[in-house]
Amino acid sequence: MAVWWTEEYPVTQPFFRKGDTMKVCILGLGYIGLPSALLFASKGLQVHGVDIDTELIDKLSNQLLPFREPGLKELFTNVIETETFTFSPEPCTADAFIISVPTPLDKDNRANLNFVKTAAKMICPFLQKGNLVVLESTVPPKTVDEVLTPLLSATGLVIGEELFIAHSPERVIPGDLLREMVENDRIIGGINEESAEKAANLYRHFVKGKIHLTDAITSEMVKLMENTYRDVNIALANEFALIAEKEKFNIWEAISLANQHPRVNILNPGPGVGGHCIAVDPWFIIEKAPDQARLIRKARFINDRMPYCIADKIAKIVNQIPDPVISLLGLTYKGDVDDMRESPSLKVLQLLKEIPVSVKVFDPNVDKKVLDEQVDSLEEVLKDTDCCVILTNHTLFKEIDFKKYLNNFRTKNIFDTRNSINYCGLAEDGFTVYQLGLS
Ligand code: SAJ
Repeated sequence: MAVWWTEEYPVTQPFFRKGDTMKVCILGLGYIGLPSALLFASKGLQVHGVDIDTELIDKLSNQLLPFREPGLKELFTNVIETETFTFSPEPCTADAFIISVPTPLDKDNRANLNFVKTAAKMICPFLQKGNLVVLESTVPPKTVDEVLTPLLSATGLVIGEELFIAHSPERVIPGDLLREMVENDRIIGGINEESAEKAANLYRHFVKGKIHLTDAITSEMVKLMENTYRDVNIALANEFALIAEKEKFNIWEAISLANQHPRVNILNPGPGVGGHCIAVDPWFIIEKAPDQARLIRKARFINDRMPYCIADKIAKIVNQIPDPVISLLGLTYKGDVDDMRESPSLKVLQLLKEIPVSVKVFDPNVDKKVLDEQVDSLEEVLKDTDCCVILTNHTLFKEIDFKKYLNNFRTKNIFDTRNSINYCGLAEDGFTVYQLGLS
């Protein structure tokens, strides 16, 4: 039970040693750890980033960032100049430690907490009286109480009196990460009130949104519930789209009209749910409460089926064409990011290869050649195509003037799984346009 819940935590006392520069050690320099480290460092805190990936450390030493995100490069450059950010594979002593490491799914859809455990063991030799440890990773409920706290007890420090522990989930959207990190409300779940307050005072250095204090299990569950809410609602939109295909109405118009209702906000159907969060986090609830989490499990199943529905529809579109060539547009899990983790595009590609048909893929946001089927330009991907499939809603794809590429097409089929392109004039130019959610 959350006993010290406050609407907004008013930060009144300075953090730890007055006058000294506060030191923060952040474990995991990925999508969340690195931007957090840079934000703390930009506020004058002395930050040491730790990552076991030595290639990543080398990259940072050469002033290269491991991923793209608006504003990140500028922030990195500024922080490097101020010399408030160091990084290495080893932790160091600090006032506060933040664990921001991945929590992937195992093969049996259970949370793999090995990175969290390793990080906790790594910091133990450096922990001192008065330190704070915050877990930012998304974890199943009770991870702080049952996994992290017992590991940190090995220090011999009195938990909650000499060593303070909290969970504070990241809740930011890739593509607008830095703004959301600063402006979003922040949830902080402490193992006791003092731990939560200490963590609040730490994050207040850059968080402008409200800071809400609660206990650790509530904080862990809030994060999982948010992403599960989105997964279930995307599943509902996807289910509506499949019903629309069967019953023959336009799902996009129907959603838009339903959303005129003041209390309805149906999300968008699509080729499936990707990314490292929404497709993963609901499983952390299912793992703990398999008998209760029935709707959650069903939603996962519906969303995971979507790439199969898309591949099936593509196969039907090119059914009559000998040796068809399919052009897939978009490899990342959503528009305008460079992240391919759990991307439905990869599943669609794999399924098409099994048919088999000839497939080419283009994504302007993926610099490296990661797949044999990948080509470098729109021109190339559309060459001799029998069906162009829009899988990711990148801005560049929304703006394609297909008229310019008329001669590239062998058969003028376009399949838009995201309702994202400009349909104006396409029929007049001889294109047959298919959409998800339209028969
Ligand atoms: N998607 C749809 N239809 C929609 C919305 C999304 O098919 O209407 C698909 C996207 O194409 C993508 C996937 O869902 O494949 C997830 O995209 P997203 O933009 O919904 O979410 P993420 O994974 O980029 O970020 C989410 C966010 N959570 C919520 O919005 C509740 C973010 O705030 C979290 O911090 C992040 O997960 C995380 O790290 O947990």
